Amino acid sequence: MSDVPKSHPRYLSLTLRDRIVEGVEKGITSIHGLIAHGRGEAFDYLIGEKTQSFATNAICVAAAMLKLSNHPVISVNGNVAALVPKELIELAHILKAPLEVNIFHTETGREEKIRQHLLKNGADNVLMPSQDAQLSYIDSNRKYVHPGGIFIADVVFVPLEDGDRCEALRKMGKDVVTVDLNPMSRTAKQASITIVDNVVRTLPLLCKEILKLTNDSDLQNKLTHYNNEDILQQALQYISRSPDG
Ligand code: PTJ
Repeated sequence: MSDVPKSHPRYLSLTLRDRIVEGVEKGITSIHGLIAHGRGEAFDYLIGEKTQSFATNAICVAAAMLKLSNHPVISVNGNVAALVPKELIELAHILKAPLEVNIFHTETGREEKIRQHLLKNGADNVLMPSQDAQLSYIDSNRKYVHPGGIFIADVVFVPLEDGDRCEALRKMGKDVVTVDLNPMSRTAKQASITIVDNVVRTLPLLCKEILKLTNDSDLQNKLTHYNNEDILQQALQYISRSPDG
C-alpha cells in the first residue's frame, strides 16, 4: 500500500487505487482491471463522487427486485473482489444468495484466487464456473457458469461488467442489476436496473435498503413503475450540467 496521508484531499480515491493495485499484485484483479478502474474514476468525477438521486432511486428498486427474486446470484469479477469483498459477502448473507466467480480475462488460477480471497474474508458459499453449464449468446470465458448458480438464476447482480454477458443474460430471460459509473456503457443500457454510482458507495446502501423492505405488494409496485432509460437520462443530464450547476 502506498503511504497516502489521511489529510490528502484525494485520500479516498487514492485508497481505492491502492486496493485495485493490491488486487493485481495478489493475482485477484486482471491487469486490465486498472484500465477499467481509471475509466470508472473519470465518470465518478463527473457525478461529483457522490451517490446522486438517480442512483438512490435505482438502489431502492434494485433492493425490491433482489428481495422478490426466487434465485438471486451475485457475480464476482476481479475488480469487485478487490474493492468490496466484505460488502459482497454481506449482500450474499442478507439475500441468502450465492456468490459466483465469473471473469472475462482468463489468467490461469485467477478464479481460484478470487474464491480463496472471498473465503478468507468470511464467505461460506462461493460457486465456480464450470464446463457443465454454459450461457447462450456469448463466446467469451464469461459463458462458463455454475449449473446451480447463474445458470438457473432469475436475477443476477452483476457489478461492473463488460456488456456481452449482460446482453446474453437478458436474452436468456434473466433480470440483471448492475452498478456502472458509465451510463452510456452497453451494460448500463442492457441491464434491467442500472445503478450509476461507485460500487464502493452502492453496496452498503443496497444492503441497508434490502434490510428495510417489508411489504411485497409495494415492492412489486416499485418494479412495475421503474424505467431504466429514464434513470440513465437523468445521469447523463447530471453529467452534462453547467460547471456551477
Ligand atoms: O475480472 P474480469 O476479468 O472479469 O474483468 C473485470 C473488468 C472490470 C476489467 C472487465 O469487466 C472490463 O474490462 O470491464 P469494462 O469493459 O472496462 O467495463 C467496466 C465498467 O465499469 C466501465 O463502464 C467503468 O466505467 C465501470 N467502473 C469502473 N470502476 C467502477 C465502475 N463502476 C462502478 N464502480 C466502480 N468502482
